[in-house]
Amino acid sequence: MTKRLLLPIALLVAGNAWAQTATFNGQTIDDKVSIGYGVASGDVDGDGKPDILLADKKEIVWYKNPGKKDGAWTRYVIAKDLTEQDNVCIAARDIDGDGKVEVAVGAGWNPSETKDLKKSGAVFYMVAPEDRTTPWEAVRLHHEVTIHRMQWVKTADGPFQLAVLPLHGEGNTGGNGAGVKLIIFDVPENRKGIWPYSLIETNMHMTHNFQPMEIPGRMAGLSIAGKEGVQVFLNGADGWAASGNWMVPERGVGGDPNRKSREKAVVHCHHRTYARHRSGSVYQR
Ligand SMILES: [Ca+2]
Ligand SMILES: [Ca+2]
Repeated sequence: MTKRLLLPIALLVAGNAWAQTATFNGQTIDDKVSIGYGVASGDVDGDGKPDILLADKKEIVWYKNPGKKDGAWTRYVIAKDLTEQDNVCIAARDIDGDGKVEVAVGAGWNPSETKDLKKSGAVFYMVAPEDRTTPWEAVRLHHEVTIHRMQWVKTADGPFQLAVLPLHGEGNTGGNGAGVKLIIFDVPENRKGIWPYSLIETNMHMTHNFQPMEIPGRMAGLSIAGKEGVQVFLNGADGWAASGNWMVPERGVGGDPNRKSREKAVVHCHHRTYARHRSGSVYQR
């Protein structure tokens, strides 16, 4: 083997070694979290440093970035006891460019109740007070049953929308029945007023999660993961709709973490079980 060949191989081996070296150090910032269903990050107080926001069981809180190593992350309560049931999700993003995030939350977590809107699901926009370390005002928005995930999405032509995804369609049993309806809210000028919304038929079930896909000036999309796989939804001339383009076809994605082993997330669907290892490999059992 010539020297010319040896050098690239040496670099390749070294590159692999670097790629596997973790560079993060864990730090506990709160050891009294009840459940912590939803977490987000963003600059809450506008000091230029990203903070952490948490939708815990009964409280919505944020932790102020101390800006120095080993400094304490001070915890502030945004809201408590929004609904009888648990909080479940939170979205935080600066949608008006003032350097501070806007916050929406989902509550009323009751996944087994798919019929009664009063007992399942809730969506709130949180109005920030002048001093963001004091409690915020909750504005209740439209909801469907089993509200589960939410994200702020930047549309191709500029304005932000709030996308909210339930886990089940209305009246579903065992992940069967009507498709899950994605809720898309427009942000009104008066955020304490009426939030217009549209319901987008996904024809999907057990929609465990979704992720915005944005190309500024070109496209706003979402990938939605559920029992049927992962499908791309696009915001076209007629609004949001399923694209029919599946990133993962015919294979359930999402599901409950395997609590005995955090190496794996396991989903049960179509009478088969899949396990996803951290390496990204998918195994069928
Ligand atoms: Ca901050
Ligand atoms: Ca803002």
